[in-house]
Amino acid sequence: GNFGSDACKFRMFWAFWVHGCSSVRTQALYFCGMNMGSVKTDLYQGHDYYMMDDLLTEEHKLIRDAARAWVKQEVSPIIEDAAETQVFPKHLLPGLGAIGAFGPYIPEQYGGAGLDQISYGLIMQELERCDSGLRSTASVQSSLVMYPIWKYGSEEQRMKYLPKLATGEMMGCFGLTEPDHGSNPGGMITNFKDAGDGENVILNGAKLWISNAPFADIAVVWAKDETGRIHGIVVERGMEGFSTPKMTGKWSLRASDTGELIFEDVKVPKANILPGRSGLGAPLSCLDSARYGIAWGAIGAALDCYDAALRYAKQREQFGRPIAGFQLQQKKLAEMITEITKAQLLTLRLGQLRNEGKATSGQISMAKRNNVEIAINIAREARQVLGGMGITGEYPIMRHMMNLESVITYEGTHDIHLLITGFDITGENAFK
Ligand code: TGC
Ligand code: FAD
Repeated sequence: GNFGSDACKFRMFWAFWVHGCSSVRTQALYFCGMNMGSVKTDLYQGHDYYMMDDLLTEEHKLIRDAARAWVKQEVSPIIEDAAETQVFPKHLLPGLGAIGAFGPYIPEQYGGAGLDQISYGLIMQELERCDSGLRSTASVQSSLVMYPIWKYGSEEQRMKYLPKLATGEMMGCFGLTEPDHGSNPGGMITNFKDAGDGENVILNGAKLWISNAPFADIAVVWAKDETGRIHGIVVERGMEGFSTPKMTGKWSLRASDTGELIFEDVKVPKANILPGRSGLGAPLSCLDSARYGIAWGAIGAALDCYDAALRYAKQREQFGRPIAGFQLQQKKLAEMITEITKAQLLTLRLGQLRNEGKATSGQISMAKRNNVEIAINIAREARQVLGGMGITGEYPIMRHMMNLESVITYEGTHDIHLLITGFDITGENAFK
């Protein structure tokens, strides 16, 4: 790897003097300088066909390289096992906190990393380069738990939850989807009413398909009040009548824990309701942030599949020569890097727009939809390049392919994102 290289050391030195020793940056220096010699299997080096690195700052590259180094050291050696056994590797949580994956763009005063949107995207790309489930855990914690508490929470709620969420000492989940309301969350039936004691509300209902639910300490739950208006409410593990059964039997996102949230007359303090915004727009704005991270993440999965296919094609010989020399295999590889490059350009521009506060929901939907689709197509093509070896756990491709079936469904399905774009460009709502 290049993690002990002069370029990397220069970046470490530069970042140290320019940015001082704030926690994530200090940790980034540490991870960037890690000795990678012990890891033999994960040979990934990134692919940058259009020299996109020239458009990144030194800090972006430092943060990305630190995330990559940490993933190689801590996650790559165990991820295949975690997926096979369907056990989420919880011991990774403090490390995710240390590389800034929990709340990258949340201000440092609340324990976040205080980074920009492109840094956030680059971290998500490196995590999903390894596994979509790993990125899911970070997406949910950052954009679906920390973001709503930061944006719509009271100062007291921010101080109570955000610093612990940033380190991974406390984990959260996000309950929007219900058994009968997936693409149409506005139809939700989970609701709360006044407990009559002046202090609490009583919450009833159920949420399904909730990432991180089985081990989360808190859940940001979206529920209707007595007038039918949607609010976010923080439900804490241990509250009576609140349970989080694990969902099993998934052939996708197996290294990520998914569960239900069940509320049976749960007494929740009114102080746990997020006061800053109500209505369906509140959870949908969180989805914008998570979908943006997924757009970057999907590029990571695509890059890993392309990387594995390219290496294999150069080494594997049939009919007396490397299969990389056959036109049909070159077509696959050339089309993969073309689509990856187009996605990189689209997404970096989206990151610039988000940094300027100008990105629209429609633009985010377009990137999420496009990037997940190209990633899933690349996974399918890459698997073919590997022939029979492509279906084994010796290579990451089959795992990525199965994971991406979740990614193309959650945070708005492929079709829903098309309809969002359709609505945006025509002004005609085709959902209902
Ligand atoms: P509609 O009437 O269009 O809108 C209701 C209100 O919301 C506003 N709005 C938005 N606000 C902020 N951001 C957005 N992206 C917004 N989109 C709409 C809108 O202006 C309106 O505001 P107001 O003030 O007029 O009330 O809502 P609709 O009921 O017609 O639904 C629209 C639709 C279908 C696009 C939306 O509901 C949708 O996106 N459905 C997909 C559901 C979804 O994505 N669920 C994701 C669940 S979380 C998850 O999957 C996590 S996986 C995480 C992981 O593991 O990585
Ligand atoms: P449905 O809404 O029933 O859709 C079924 C099909 O109908 C889809 O193809 C859809 O595109 C299509 N369809 C629906 N409406 C229309 C329409 N108007 N026009 C045309 N076609 C339409 N949710 C959370 O709240 N929190 C989480 O943490 C979370 N994590 C998840 C993790 C995993 C692994 C998975 C698989 C899902 C997760 N979800 C989570 C739920 C996810 O957001 C939903 O699965 C998704 O929004 C789709 O809802 P659904 O599965 O009910 O499908």
